[in-house]
Amino acid sequence: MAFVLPWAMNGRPAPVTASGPDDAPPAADGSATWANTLLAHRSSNEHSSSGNRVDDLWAHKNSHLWLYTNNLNNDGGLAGNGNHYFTRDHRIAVVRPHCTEGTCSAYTTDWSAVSQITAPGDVNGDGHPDLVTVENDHLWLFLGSTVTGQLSEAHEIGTASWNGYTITSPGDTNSDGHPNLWARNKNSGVIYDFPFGTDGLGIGTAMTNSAFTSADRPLLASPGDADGDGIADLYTITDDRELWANMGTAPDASGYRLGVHHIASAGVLWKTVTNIA
Ligand SMILES: [Ca+2]
Ligand SMILES: [Ca+2]
Ligand SMILES: [Ca+2]
Repeated sequence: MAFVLPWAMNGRPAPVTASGPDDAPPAADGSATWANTLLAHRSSNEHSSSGNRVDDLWAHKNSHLWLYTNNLNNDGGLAGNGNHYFTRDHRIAVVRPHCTEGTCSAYTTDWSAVSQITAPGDVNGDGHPDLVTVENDHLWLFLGSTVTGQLSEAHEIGTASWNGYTITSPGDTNSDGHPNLWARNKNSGVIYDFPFGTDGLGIGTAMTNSAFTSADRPLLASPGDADGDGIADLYTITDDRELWANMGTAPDASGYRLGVHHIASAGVLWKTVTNIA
């Protein structure tokens, strides 16, 4: 199952089923399950990839990338689609675009090298939401397009050591009109806030202490601003399989900061979750 978590104002989610296993991207043996699928979702300030006002879902599995358009905007709506947000009738196989910037000689022609995906929003300011991947230790930016689920070109934006980080998309944390990227150093446990320019990353600033190692917080994602105070927040799943929240606090002179954690949920659901986005 895949779940969608409507964030309450107290930062505590109430999961509802977003998609059943039959709708998941197929694995190599043809079976379908959302387990161990890479997920990402974030619209631009104007629209989603399909041109609507709610997020679509990018899903990567078995060397394929899919875009599931949100059934809130598809024929029949939620009720006509089994009350699920994302169904296989409304998914599109995303064609790998051409590389136009960076080390294109190392660019694979398919999606097989992807180890992480995140949807930052609209990096280059054309109104179309974009996608970022980690591939072979490098970071790639894929620009969105006018065609639902299709990406126009690929730019290499980071050339080393990205396998050591977990990336997630908080939105525009420094209010410069471009989204930011949060990157967690898996070993040191420090999270960095990177500003995007129109095409590429600026210098990252450490925004936490060392509490966020991949051993202690195996899964990590920002939903953007969950509690409506205008400041992006972070959710993690701990090694004890609880969902913890660190709400963003007003940036100080050194940059962005997260508050102390609280336990958002210690329910049994989190013991079986393989990814959050
Ligand atoms: Ca864009
Ligand atoms: Ca920004
Ligand atoms: Ca917040």
